[in-house]
Amino acid sequence: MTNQRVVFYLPLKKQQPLISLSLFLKLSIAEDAEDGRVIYRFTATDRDSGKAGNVTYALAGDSQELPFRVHPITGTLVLAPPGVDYELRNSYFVRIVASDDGTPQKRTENGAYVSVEDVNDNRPVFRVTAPLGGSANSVQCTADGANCTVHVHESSSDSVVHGLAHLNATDADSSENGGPFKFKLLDVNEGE
Ligand SMILES: [Ca+2]
Ligand SMILES: [Ca+2]
Ligand SMILES: [Ca+2]
Repeated sequence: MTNQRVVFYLPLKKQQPLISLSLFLKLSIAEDAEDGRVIYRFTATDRDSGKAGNVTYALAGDSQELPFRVHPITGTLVLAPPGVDYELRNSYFVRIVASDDGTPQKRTENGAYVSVEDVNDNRPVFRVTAPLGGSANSVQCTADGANCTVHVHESSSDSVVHGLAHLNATDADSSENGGPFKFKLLDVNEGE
């Protein structure tokens, strides 16, 4: 009787695409960037051949609702309408899926943080304040808070001691593009 050797051939396990990025990849985009601005290009590798190694890219799940798009072939992440606004939201977490075209399909998901960079796109606005020195004086500001006019009655002698009005301002931008503020008189009109 001869010895017999039985060899089992296991099917080769299909590989899934691998996205080459770190877990905490940090990207940025200025809030005034135009639609289509390239933010990053993701690349994935797949060791299989043919369709099983043909990789396409997409945004995963809730990331599809974000103002970003990824090109299915190139993996390029771009800004999409309605764009970003630092004052509304200053960071996002984007999840990317790389899928092959094999059967069954293999996929890998990874993500990146996108921070929004502030741009000086807001001007200071006055905060409406009460006049000082008695009810004879008044402060009128435009609806957008951009300009204020102080009306002073000649009889308001207390104004000499207390001042005419207390003016303050705010700016919706970050501190670098906001205060501290400088105030100056644009015009002084003498009344009747
Ligand atoms: Ca803005
Ligand atoms: Ca500003
Ligand atoms: Ca801004």
